[in-house]
Amino acid sequence: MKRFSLVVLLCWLCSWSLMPSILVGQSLAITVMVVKDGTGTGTVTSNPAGINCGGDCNQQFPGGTTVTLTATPSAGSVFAGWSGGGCSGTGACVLSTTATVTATFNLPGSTTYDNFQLGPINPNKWHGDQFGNEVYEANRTIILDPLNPSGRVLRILNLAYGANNSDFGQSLGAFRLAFKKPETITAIRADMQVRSYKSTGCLGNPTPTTASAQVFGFFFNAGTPSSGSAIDDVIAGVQLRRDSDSPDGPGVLRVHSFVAQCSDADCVNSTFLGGGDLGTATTGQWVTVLVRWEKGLHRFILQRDTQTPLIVSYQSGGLFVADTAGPGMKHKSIGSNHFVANCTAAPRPVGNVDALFDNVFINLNAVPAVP
Ligand SMILES: [Ca+2]
Ligand SMILES: [Ca+2]
Repeated sequence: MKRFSLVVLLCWLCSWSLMPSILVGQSLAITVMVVKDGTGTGTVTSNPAGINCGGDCNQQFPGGTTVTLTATPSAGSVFAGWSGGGCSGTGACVLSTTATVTATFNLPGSTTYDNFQLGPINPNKWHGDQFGNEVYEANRTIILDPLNPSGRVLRILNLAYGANNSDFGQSLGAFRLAFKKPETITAIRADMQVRSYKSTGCLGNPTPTTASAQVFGFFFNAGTPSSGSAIDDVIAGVQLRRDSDSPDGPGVLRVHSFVAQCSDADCVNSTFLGGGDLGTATTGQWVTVLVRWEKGLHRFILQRDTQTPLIVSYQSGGLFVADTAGPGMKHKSIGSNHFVANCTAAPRPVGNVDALFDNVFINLNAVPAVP
């Protein structure tokens, strides 16, 4: 009699909607775990709330709950579909039992361009590119990845000086590997790291030195292009950079992104259109960067690792940059790029990085990328 009263009391307190699942023995909680895969990025959320992945990729729900997972790709990525937990396709994933579900986000139509597993540097894919009169100690070669003895990576080392006849402005010293057929490339993704750097300025010159490893390209011309000249070309890129006046501690670099319109034939000077700081990286730290031009949306996607991408729209907010003409400078590359302060005094300012690159992807429709 006492036990009967307790059951009556419990069932009076509990919701009647829970009764069916209790009756068929499904009262155990269910745990949903989300794993993300693929070359792109995105977010998975749940209804009821509890998963926002992002950072929160698992949740326990009361037994009997129907959990609906929704995948949203970041700008510049596409959702390729679900696997696990009985889910597939690209629609919502509906679960009612404990499951681990993988959501795959990819870059749209991307393909490996070079992973440098075979040496030497493939002349059908790349050509060497150097700029500036003060480039020294330049080296460009495929080496064994020190952290992965079976893997090979591209090493680019470049030390550049500023001019010594002025205490004004900077000199560009660049040492790169340029894509053989850059015209149809609209997206470049690559892993890069800086193993060591030097970046020193000039006491008599307020302009600092900027030493960097970068992925970048000339994408279109905002006016009337003339072949071989960068005037009005729009460039975009992401770099691992160290400025000579950086407040950061030793061994710390900035991941810096940019979209700019060139104002001279060599694009030594340019007008900043957008981009900015994507956080820090230390020497020896691999960073994955993406530069993607979405011409139809008049914007660039700039991304570091799986962070939310930075979007630079150049035909909104009072800004209008025409994008119908091809660039005057047919160039897209990976490599080093140093703007070194000019200085009449000794010691001469120097920009230097010893950088590694690997796993270069480009958009799939950049055909023929390789002849
Ligand atoms: Ca959670
Ligand atoms: Ca490799």
